[in-house]
Amino acid sequence: MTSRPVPTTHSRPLPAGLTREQLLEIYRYLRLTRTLEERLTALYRQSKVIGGLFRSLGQEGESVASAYALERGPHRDILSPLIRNLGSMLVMGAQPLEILRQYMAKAGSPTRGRELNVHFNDLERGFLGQISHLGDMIPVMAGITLTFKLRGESRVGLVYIGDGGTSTGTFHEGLNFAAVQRCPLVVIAEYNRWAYSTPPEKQFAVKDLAEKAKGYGISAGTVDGNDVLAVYEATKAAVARARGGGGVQFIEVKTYRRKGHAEHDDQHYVPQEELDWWAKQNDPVDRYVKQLLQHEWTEERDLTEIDERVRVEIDQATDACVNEPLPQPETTLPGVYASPPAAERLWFRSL
Ligand SMILES: Cc1ncc(C[n+]2csc(CCOP(=O)(O)OP(=O)(O)O)c2C)c(N)n1
Ligand SMILES: [Mg+2]
Repeated sequence: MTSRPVPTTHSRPLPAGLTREQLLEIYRYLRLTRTLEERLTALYRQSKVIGGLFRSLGQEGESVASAYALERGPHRDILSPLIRNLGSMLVMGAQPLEILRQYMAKAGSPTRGRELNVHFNDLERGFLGQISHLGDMIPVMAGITLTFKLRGESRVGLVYIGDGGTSTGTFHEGLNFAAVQRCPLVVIAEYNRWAYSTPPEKQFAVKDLAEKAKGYGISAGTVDGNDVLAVYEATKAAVARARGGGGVQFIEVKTYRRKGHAEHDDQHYVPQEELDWWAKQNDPVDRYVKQLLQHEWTEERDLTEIDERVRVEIDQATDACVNEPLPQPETTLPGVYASPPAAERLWFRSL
């Protein structure tokens, strides 16, 4: 990261076994996630985004910190993100340019315009492409991590599930199966208080999502999802236990969805005071910055340098792809069907 000498005389011991460079790298991912989503919002308002825009405002901390606890690289750990885990995908190596192209359905996007937003995968970099059906990535990751175990590979899987998603049948079936098989799987349950407009009190009768996992004999705990270092430490420990043969690990992160379900949703069902409180008192990026500065783990100018570099990176990525073409109709079917119909038989040829 920066080449400036490390201030060793005043600073307190570094936390969670992280180096100063790693602390700043985590900050960069937080800032990258937020800045990229802000840019996507601007593009959405210019009608350049195709489909919905799903923000993770207010919960970037848990995405970035949990993914950062994995071993990254070819044939290492695998992460299964959801729509609000852009931060996790960036940590695993997804590029802002790819995300922008996906959201604008460009011909040059990772899915060549066939799929949108963060729905794409790269097994080399260690992230899966999700499907929309809530809960279904739990049995998928149970299967993948069972494979790791049967092959004797020292690899771990990490899967996210929303508070609403824990009401689905597949969540329960998948979790139980993974627990019985003692799969090396870490589950991050995001208690962000909303599932579309449904609050937790209308979604489940338990207080903590961790209670659901304990019912399946799984080691489960709850952490403050907006405390970046707490999430990192909890996930790091859970990943080590899973890798060491300890079976499924379940971490509930208490956080808050500060935007509507997607950009079209005006959140009329959310009290304004509640949104204000989370924005002013419990923003994960602000809290992390405060910790870094208070403990003298870094200096303000290191952070502003990162902010500036991120801004330039997002500007350049936007300029590089905003005017790129959409896919040609003829390119839509190959890769979707094993044997796509011949081009001359496609219905849109006759339009
Ligand atoms: C099985 C299933 N039912 C319903 C939906 C429609 N749906 C998409 S997102 C969503 C809300 C998800 O809430 P939550 O799991 O809490 O995740 P969050 O949006 O808060 O990140 C719903 C109901 C779906 N995709 N899959
Ligand atoms: Mg939710």
